[in-house]
Amino acid sequence: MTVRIGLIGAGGMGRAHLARITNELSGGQIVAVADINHDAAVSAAEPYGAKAYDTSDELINDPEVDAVIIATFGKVHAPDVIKCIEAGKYVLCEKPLATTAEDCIAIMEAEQKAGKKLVTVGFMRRFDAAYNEMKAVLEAGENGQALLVHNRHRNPSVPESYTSRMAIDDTAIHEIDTMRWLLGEEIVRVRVERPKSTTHRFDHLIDPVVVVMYTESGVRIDDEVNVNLQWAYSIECELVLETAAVRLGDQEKIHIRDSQGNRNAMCQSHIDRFQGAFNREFQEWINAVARDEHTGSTSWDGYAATSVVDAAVSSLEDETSPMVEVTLMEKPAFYA
Ligand code: INS
Repeated sequence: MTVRIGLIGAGGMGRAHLARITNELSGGQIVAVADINHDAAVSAAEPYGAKAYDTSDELINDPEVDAVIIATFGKVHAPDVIKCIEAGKYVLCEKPLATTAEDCIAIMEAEQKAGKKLVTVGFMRRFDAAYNEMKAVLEAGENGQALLVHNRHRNPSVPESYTSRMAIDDTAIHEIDTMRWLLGEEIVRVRVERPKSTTHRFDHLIDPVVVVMYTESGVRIDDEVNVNLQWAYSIECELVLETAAVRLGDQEKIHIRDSQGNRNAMCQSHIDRFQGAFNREFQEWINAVARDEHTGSTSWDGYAATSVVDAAVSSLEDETSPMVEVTLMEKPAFYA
């Protein structure tokens, strides 16, 4: 079966997904694109012979659309995700699932009413080969328990529209989800520290920040979010076990040896750095939809991540960087 896919949000990320589904993956076909910017919808749809819509409603209700990808801004995700659920269609929604815990709860309620898991949140690092190897080492148990995790989430630059809140809900949210998945437990406390600022930031931005989190069993996680590096897109992670330290490998690129030294090329964006993870995530989603099954992270994962974000943002907004407890509702049996 070919899964007929509609995309809502024709920006850079959405277009990268259209290209990968058409050129690199199998089993999916792009049949419609919706964007409030009419020209953007038309130009994104045209190369694939897909329909262009000005509203997400038209796309979700199109009987020729089997499943939906949402790649709009986080703030507008919730109503579209709920409409997809009500239409009985699988939806892969880019992170964050929604920007408030209330909206995530409304999504979980709609899904439970539908009686079927239809929502996948686009936390693509769960599909990254290196993170999966790291998780396998932890789960093999030969090096004891996890004690600490050190993360570095570095971007070359961010646009002026990027706010301090986005350091948490757009950037650190990747580590928030990946750490929950890697360690298999919830994050219960979080504090955001503000070190000395880089001169390469826009004045309104707090950059870098360090997010410190503790899990239920007491694992301490730190995450340097540093988004005006100038020189690369660089993701690092070191998991400290009792008798081993496991690090992600460096970027999967060539090495150059010359008078400057022996070095490897650096990625410049997440689309490049996580190309393999995105491809695996989307291929697994297409295959699962074709079998009428759910795959990847659930609405509960989206809700849990947003709840950690809320606690982190309240710590960030207080210059004394208090440690803030994460408030989580009881997990519905539906997501067990
Ligand atoms: C992007 C994307 C990237 C992250 C950026 C964020 O939306 O999620 O993976 O590194 O900080 O702005």
